[in-house]
Amino acid sequence: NAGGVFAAVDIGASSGRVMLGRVTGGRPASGKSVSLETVHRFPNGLLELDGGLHWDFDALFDEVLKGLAAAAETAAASGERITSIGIDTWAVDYGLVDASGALRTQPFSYRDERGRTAVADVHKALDPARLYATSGLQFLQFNTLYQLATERELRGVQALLIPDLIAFKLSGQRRTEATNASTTGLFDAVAGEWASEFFKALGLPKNLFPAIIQPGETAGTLLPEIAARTGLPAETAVVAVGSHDTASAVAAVPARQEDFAYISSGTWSLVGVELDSPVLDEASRLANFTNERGVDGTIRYLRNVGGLWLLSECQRTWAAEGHRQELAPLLESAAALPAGGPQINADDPAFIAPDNMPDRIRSAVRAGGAVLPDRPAAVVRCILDSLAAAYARTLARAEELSGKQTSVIHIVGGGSQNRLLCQLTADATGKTVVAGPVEATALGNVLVQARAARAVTGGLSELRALLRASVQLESYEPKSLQRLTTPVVPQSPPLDLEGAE
Ligand code: ADP
Ligand code: LRH
Repeated sequence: NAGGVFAAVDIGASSGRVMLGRVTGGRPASGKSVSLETVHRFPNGLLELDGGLHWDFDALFDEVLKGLAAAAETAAASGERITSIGIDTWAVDYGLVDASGALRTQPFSYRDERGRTAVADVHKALDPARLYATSGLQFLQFNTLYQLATERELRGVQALLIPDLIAFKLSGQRRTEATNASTTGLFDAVAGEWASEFFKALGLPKNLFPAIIQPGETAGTLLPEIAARTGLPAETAVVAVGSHDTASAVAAVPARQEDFAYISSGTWSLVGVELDSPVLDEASRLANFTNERGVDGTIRYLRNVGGLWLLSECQRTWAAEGHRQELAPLLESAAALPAGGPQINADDPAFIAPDNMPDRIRSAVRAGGAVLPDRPAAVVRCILDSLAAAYARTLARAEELSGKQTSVIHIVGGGSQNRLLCQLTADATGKTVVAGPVEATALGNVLVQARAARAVTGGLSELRALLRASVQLESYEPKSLQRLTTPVVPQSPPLDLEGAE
């Protein structure tokens, strides 16, 4: 049982991919390696429907099927057999399916405003302190429970989180994967089960979500029509992985020692540490840190920081205005600007919604009493300086609140390719930054499948050792001179807790 081939479906807010993950090598985990081959890539983005922001799930599912067909073809061409499929996507959002399995509407996006409108009502029924003491979830206006509170009718339907919805359409089996369940606000962080008292208090049907499944457990096998459409054998398993993309990404942080911090850098930056047990005290709640569930029952103690959404939204605006907006020249001109320019609070919920991002950034700078030159390079530099500053204060706070000291920061995900941001992060934190892998999420997805198939063994530290043997990483050391000349960033307030009190 030396290795295996696995298909990873990994969909982020900006793009999706289907990858073949191969585990090869000798018996001891240390002698093995893992590699990825992209067989299909597709864009993802918001869909405006009747004035609401949605995801085009039908289109995404079509892309998943295309990707699985490409995976089947690629594997067959080299005489390989795909053991299983694992699925991960962004968290929080869900589709409502009826008894026949039909979707009621295309799923809403967390960037829609509807969640925010329900916060006050939810908090009337469940005090934020009580919510936090059980769920350990940071307050975000789009957490699943606020979105659910806006639904007009929940009888006769089940809520399936996006990766679970894909697994259901592939296998016909309904489950809720545990790491993603922990982002709903309806999950008990200590018990690792649904918080049934919350369903009661909010008047939600108690079986609204299917039963919990753990990463590594098998949900089912392919439906005959899916097998026929993709060319995969019907016995191909659909295996639960860390279906919350951030859970898979953190599982694949190639850390050597325990004392690491991570930044999962994509549309969002998820900034924090890995713990054995949740921190549920009042200080942690007020600092708005989350205790999301990781692979193997670990806790992802982190905060959402604005992320590269700020940058990609600016690029979208500039493209619509006919300006040059490719990433490489933008980053190059931003790197040429001096340190110490204006900053914004990258955590501000005012940046969650789409459109007019450069203008919103400029007015935030103005509100802080500074002026941002009307040039894309200056806007890009402002975003990256602000993100680095947010990372530094978030990590300092994570260490303080959890008691876990860290000596190195691992940046994984698409943003790990942003050399300027990696260097600015090293400078702002005074810590070594290790960047990569870019596809950590897909790697975490594959390794959990590989372990379920017994192609690899061990806990997260063994999986991480295998990763280190397989991927190229890049290190950034803090430039102390730059650090000394960078102005002290004012401590920004925690993520807007408006309505949370
Ligand atoms: P998500 O999973 O949220 O869709 P990704 O992990 O795919 O996000 O990261 C996407 C981000 O990575 C982009 O918004 C972009 O800023 C950054 N990125 C992608 N490619 C590069 C690159 N070659 N250089 C620098 N940054 C990059
Ligand atoms: C990142 C992510 C993040 C969630 C957000 C909704 O893709 O899953 O962890 O908070 O999307």
